[in-house]
Amino acid sequence: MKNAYKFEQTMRWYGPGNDVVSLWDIRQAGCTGVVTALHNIPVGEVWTVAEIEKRKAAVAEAGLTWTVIESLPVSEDIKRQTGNYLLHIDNYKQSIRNIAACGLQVITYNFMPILDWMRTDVSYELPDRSRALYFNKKAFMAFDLFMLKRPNAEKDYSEAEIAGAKAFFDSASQEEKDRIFHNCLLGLPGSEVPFTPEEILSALYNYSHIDAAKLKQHLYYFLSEVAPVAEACGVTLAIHPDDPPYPLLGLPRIVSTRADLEALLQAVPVKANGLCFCTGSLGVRADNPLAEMIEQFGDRIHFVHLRTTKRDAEGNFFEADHLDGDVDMYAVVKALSGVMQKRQINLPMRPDHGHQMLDDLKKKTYPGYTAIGRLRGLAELRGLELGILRSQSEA
Ligand code: DNO
Repeated sequence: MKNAYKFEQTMRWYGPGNDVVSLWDIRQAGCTGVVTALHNIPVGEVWTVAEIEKRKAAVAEAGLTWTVIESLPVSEDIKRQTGNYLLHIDNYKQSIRNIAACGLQVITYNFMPILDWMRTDVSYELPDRSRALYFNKKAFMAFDLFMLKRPNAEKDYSEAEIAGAKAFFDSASQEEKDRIFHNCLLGLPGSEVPFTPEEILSALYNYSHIDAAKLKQHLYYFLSEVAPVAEACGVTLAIHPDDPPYPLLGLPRIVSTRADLEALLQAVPVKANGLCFCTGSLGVRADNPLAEMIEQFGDRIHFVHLRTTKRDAEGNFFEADHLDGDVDMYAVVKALSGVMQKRQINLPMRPDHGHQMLDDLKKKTYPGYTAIGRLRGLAELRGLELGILRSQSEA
């Protein structure tokens, strides 16, 4: 027990001036590490040593370590292999080298076209009056079909689904429609500026010739270029799964299932090509056996997001309390703990998202990134981990 390997506890921080949750709040929650990114540097450009060092120093001032970069974003050009993609890949490599030169070791990124995560409600009231992120399928379909009016959207849904979405749309108040519209256009972490419908429609048009097979080729090409550079300088890359883990707005999603993860790890078989194991994203699918996947991919997991959702038969889900959703968190933490003992490392982990609760309700935070809600999640998770380790050492 004394020498057991444990999660390095971290929280995401959006950076100086951007986050009402301070570094000291994060430290008081029990964290030793911080997960942050240079959101000010345009996607595709190089992260310079000077900029990285500046952020590193800001984090160190609160007695914390910048443990994980989330995210070093991948440009749309790289995902589509258009325009400046070769330059952007070169820049990505240079950023990796600069990150390594500053002593950082883990880089998270995703390969979701255009959008990152997607929710229809970022302030969904639960019975205890805390607020959570929510994905309502009918609301999303209503957004797609009747608000955004994506060309050919109806081809992606059954007749019954379209009728359900129409009924939802017709009975929603204008205020509700406006809120759904706004929430669906959010989706970019670190940005307060939602997309405009015109921007989304033209971005979607640019993907009309890219299906899942093609997007996979682009991801594997990108990895074959950047993973060896990371490997050579002692940095690991941790891809974040799709959230939610299925196609949206006709866009392919290729990091959603066990088979997807298997294929991308095999495509470039070096340790640096690894995973950010996000139980909240992967756990939305009932066919992702999380604990088994942790055992299977354990050697290539470099970062962990612990979160859970609760889904219903219609495909809606909300973000539940960390120990009270569809994810078997006991089995997940036990499997991850096994990976850490085997590899003899402390894996960085962050409690992903949290409810807006208590004093959080009076503050404006990034959706999901409250102080007290995440503190609650983290406290429960570290208790769970301690219990698992202790009972194992006593057995
Ligand atoms: C949502 C986050 C994601 C994640 C990116 C990683 O809250 O987990 O936005 O940071 O997908 O690139």
